Amino acid sequence: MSYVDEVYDRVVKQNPGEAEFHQAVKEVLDSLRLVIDANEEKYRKMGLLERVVEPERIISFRVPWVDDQGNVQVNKGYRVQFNSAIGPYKGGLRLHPSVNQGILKFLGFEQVFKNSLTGLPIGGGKGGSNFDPKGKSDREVMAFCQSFMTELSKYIGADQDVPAGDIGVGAREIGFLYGQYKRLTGLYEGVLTGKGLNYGGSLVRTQATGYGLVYILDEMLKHNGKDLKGKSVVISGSGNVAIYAAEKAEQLGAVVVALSDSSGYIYDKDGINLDLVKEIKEVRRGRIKEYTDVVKTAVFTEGKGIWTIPCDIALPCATQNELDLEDAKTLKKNGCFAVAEGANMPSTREATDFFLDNEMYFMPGKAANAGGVATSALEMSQNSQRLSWTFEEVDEKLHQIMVNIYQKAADAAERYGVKGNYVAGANIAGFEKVVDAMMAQGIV
Ligand code: NDP
Ligand code: 2IT
Repeated sequence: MSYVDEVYDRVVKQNPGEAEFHQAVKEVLDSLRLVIDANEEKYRKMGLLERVVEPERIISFRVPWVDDQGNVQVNKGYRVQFNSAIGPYKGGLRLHPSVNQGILKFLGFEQVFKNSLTGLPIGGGKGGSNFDPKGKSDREVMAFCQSFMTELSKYIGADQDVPAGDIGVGAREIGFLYGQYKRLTGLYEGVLTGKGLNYGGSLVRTQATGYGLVYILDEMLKHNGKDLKGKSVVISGSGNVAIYAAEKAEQLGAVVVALSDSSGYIYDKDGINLDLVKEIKEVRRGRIKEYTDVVKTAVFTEGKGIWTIPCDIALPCATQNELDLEDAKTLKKNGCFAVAEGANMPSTREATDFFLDNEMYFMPGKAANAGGVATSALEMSQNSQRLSWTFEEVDEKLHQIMVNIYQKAADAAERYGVKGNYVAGANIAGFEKVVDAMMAQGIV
């Protein structure tokens, strides 16, 4: 049996019930076969793959807090510190009822290679809780965040592990978490990113994942003789990533016609009014359906189905496995020619294979959504320097990082004889740097 298959079998056996983690490991290892086969003896001797798929550490803890009715609630909290070969652990915190250890391991594993691709010195980690912020008062969210940080603070630090936002964690949550960290440790340090601008945050971090997604999409299209002008774009989700992907796509001349949330999707053939979406989502914390209360010509449809809307370009920006083989076929049938993933692993393996087999331009999440964490690393640099860069400076750096990631993925794909396969390219380029560092640092 090949080394890749042996290690994958071992992952399935030793991590029972963690389907998303198995899926992420399989996708990465499959596309690394050529690299691994060429170095099999050396890697086996060093137990390299066995170490790559095993988190350095997982911290799991109880998060008790008191709700507005005076009842005690208890959630599960986690931090997966996956790999620190190239820098301190770095990655977001997710607050969503679906969170469990397997989901955070898949996200932490992906983060290792994504962070490597940015070219910046950051290792990979992820954390979160099955706490559901929906419908909670600000006081309840604060109570949860303070309890969560009381435990997490023992394991993080500006040079050790630097969490940030993800699903359900935005500026409000980062503020509460930061305040509690400072209160517990007495340290005013860059221990979290995504902070508010007046307490150490970076300009562009809010926009970074969405903007970065469209920068790399634009680069991929340019290299293939296409551009965004006049193209119709469907974006799933209506959170942080989706909103700023829509903003940048519009700035570059595309027309965004649909957005969604977990209740359903809106279709506005004239182009989505983003100011209204920001008001509904960022200010009111409302539902996407409310858009149709104002824009009477727009249509809301309950449930899944956003990928049935005809478009040139699809940007899944909600959650994992939200786009399956049937969706991929529907997109293709309706004329979609490019897909870039703002979310982490939004396309199932079958959908990804369909995009590649049908010569659609496909940029996987690891490369496509790396602009968020890259700008987090820029926030860390500014905190270390005790300086703040201008919007233009940060935006220019983000743009260059995305162009570089495109180039790295394209070059690695070409080097291994799979030109245009950015899935393989991104995995290989991300893996090479991490593995070099791991080999240099001995058996740790
Ligand atoms: P937000 O919480 O801001 O928004 C998430 C959006 O996705 C909401 O519209 C939400 O709808 C929808 N959504 C979430 N879970 C589900 C689900 N199970 N089914 C259907 N819809 C769902 O999160 P972000 O925008 O930050 O994150 C979106 C994706 O991007 C995630 O995969 C995240 O890991 C990834 N990502 C985020 C980065 C960042 O910087 N924030 C960086 C890189 C990747 P509803 O409100 O109804 O739940
Ligand atoms: O998935 C991701 O890359 C993020 N949620 C951002 C992580 C970060 O540390 O900015």
